[in-house]
Amino acid sequence: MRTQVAIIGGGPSGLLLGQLLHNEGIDTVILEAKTRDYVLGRIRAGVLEAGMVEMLNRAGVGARCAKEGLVHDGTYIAAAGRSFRIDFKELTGKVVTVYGQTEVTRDLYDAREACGAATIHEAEGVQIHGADTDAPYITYVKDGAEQRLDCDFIAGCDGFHGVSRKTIPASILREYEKVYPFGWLGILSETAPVSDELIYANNERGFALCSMRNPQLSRHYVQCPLTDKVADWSDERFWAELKARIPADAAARLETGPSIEKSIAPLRSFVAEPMRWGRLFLAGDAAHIVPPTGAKGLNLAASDIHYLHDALSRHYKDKDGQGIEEYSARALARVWKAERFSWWMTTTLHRFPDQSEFDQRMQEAELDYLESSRAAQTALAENYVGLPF
Ligand code: FAS
Ligand code: PHB
Repeated sequence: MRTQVAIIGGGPSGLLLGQLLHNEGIDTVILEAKTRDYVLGRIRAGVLEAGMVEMLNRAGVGARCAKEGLVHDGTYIAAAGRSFRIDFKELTGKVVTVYGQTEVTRDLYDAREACGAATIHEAEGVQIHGADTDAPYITYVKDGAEQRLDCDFIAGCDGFHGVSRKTIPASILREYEKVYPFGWLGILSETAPVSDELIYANNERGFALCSMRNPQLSRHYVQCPLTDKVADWSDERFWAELKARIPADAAARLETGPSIEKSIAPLRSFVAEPMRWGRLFLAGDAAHIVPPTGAKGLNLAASDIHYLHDALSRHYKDKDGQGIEEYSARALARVWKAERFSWWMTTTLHRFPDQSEFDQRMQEAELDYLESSRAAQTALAENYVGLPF
């Protein structure tokens, strides 16, 4: 089999790239290790930057997000028993949209199936060959039979644990990582959100976040030790801990109910450079990971795909290789700024097990400055709504 662009990974990155390229008549094949239902069963991101919404519209899949997404003009920050609001719209003129990654992925899958572009699910043992030559190809196993896919380019959209990044020789690949000494325990519950906008809470018991998916579906998180297991957290324990960490008025009106999903995610900052090797490109979680505190993970995938789509489109339409040459540097420039913001939000809002009294005072001063300074609030707002692509 042959295609122009082979895409490894049928998550948001791979599907968005596939749709944008298909819409320009560029042929793609997506190789996905799991089933469609498995991919759609993962509960992940919830907040879309303006740039991501624009990408969905450009791909022709933004209609449901426009109809069902919740536009948020700002967010609440709670600390030391008080809370204050950061007004994104007033400070930056931009807003964010609350629309779950699951729905983004569903919309992209529906569009891909509607246009008949090839997606091969349960593709096992994917291996990349000749990425540093002009004739790259991929081998994989489908239904027990070895297959080969010849292509012009390979987009590694296969997430943190995928094969693409590991294909780049160790002599070329540079990795940067910071692992945080705690995780996030997240639950999904068919209960009304506690607030009209998100609440990020810094509390002496640990970080908490009150988010949502729609007016009847809430998504909440509490910081937990890395040693914790989901089985350690009954619903009752979770709700009691969340109430203890959020402002009293929010705790008083918090609607509790059975969790329909419960999981613990570790937090890390990670960047792999370069994001291109020969005819192999890395995009999304395959190249970088951010702690979810800044709501950047999914949104960074969107800017990578913006740059990669531009590069491949210019190659095929204008025989212009400049975008390909510049892809890694362009993508990394935005990646590192999102890494900084996500690290800053995580450092400012979480309680670190080994933090000193001085560290604690620095957090309090940071939050006090944020509450009292328009400049500090503008800095948070412009990063949260998304820096320009
Ligand atoms: P993905 O990991 O989504 O997709 C990669 C795809 O490649 C998967 O479908 C996988 O099955 C497939 N794959 C992997 N290896 C393969 C192989 N060898 N062959 C073929 N296919 C292969 N971001 C936020 O903004 N906010 C959040 O709250 C948030 N919460 C998260 C919670 C968790 C537990 C995780 C893991 C991530 C979270 N993220 C969050 C980040 C997340 O949303 C990612 O940024 C987003 O999924 C990135 O999309 P992709 O790059 O497509 O990677
Ligand atoms: C979510 O709704 O899942 C969510 C929102 C904001 C974050 C992280 C997760 O920073």
